Amino acid sequence: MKKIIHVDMDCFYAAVEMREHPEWRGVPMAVGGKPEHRGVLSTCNYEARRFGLHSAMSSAKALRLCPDLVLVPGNRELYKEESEKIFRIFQDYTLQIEPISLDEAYLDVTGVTLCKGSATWMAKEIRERIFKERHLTASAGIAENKFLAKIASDWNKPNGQFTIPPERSATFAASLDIGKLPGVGKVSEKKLQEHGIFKCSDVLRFSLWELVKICGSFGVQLFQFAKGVDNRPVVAERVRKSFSMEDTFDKDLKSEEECVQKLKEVFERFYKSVITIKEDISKNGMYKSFVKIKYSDFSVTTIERSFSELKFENFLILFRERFSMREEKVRLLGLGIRLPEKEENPQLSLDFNVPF
Ligand code: TTP
Ligand code: MG
Repeated sequence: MKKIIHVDMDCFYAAVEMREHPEWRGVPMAVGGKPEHRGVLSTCNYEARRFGLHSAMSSAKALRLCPDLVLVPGNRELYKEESEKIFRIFQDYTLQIEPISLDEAYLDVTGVTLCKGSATWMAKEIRERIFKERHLTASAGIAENKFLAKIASDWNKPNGQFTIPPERSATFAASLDIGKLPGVGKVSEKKLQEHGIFKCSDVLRFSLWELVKICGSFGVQLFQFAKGVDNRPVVAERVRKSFSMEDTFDKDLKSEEECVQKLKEVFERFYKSVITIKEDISKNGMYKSFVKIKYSDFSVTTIERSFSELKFENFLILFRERFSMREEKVRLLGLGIRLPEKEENPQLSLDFNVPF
């Protein structure tokens, strides 16, 4: 049984702009191209949505529907940076993160012991942290698979979350309109409706064979979704070769003790989140541990070595070796592991029971 969280930021680009320009809060505003250049809206805030505005609507039409609309050009670089900071919060919970867009991701938190192992509480904490640290709101859906988690994140949007406990997956799915299913666009929706299929519960009156006849190979997927089943895994960034975590400090660190303390904190977060990939790691055997140090002059150094155990002491050895070589304040500390190419020492495996 998996535990999946789908996080989706609320009116993301617009929310970032409103944070930067508080005068745009509470009034209809949108991010988009100019009407005279045949621009379209990237997104708009919820005040603008009350006028019927939405993503991909032409800016000209948006201004016709809502003449007082504040239309701003947007800054993708800023949204990208913001996205990275939000994803860094996700990484405190799991490294099994499948990014869908700048503002949306699936998190597989199966086996994560934070928040007493409750995905619902993790989602709540993640949303609270996004609000506290980034001054933005997010919505989340929690379920046993991606399909249900995604639908759930829309349920209490904006700034809300919804959990579908596994025992309710099937009944929840059965009540859904067919158009809500991933892969069912306007055309397939119409085709299914012609066969009397409006809700997922209607799908279940058909045999798999009949569904395949109606909509080809997608029929198999449709049959699964209608039952609330979705076996698609959360695919973390394409075949990752390394996993790491780092922290930039508000104030540069001076002493070795301060650094060791911070490095330990980073390790503790890393260790907790890496639990979701421990099988991948132990299958790979030998791997490299590395420590990264960024100094106050922004120069960066990393040091790495192969170890067969994931424990703090190894990172400490690396850190001390490198730290002793310079007298410069430390701005950032990071640590992580690099997985080897397949052939390398496959006989060694990780001991995950070593406490730090
Ligand atoms: P979405 O998550 O689809 O929309 P949203 O975050 O603006 O609003 P919601 O509260 O409904 O989630 O998309 C995320 C961002 O991607 C959005 O802020 C702007 C950008 N985007 C486009 O540039 N063009 C588009 O057509 C869509 C749908 C989104
Ligand atoms: Mg969004």
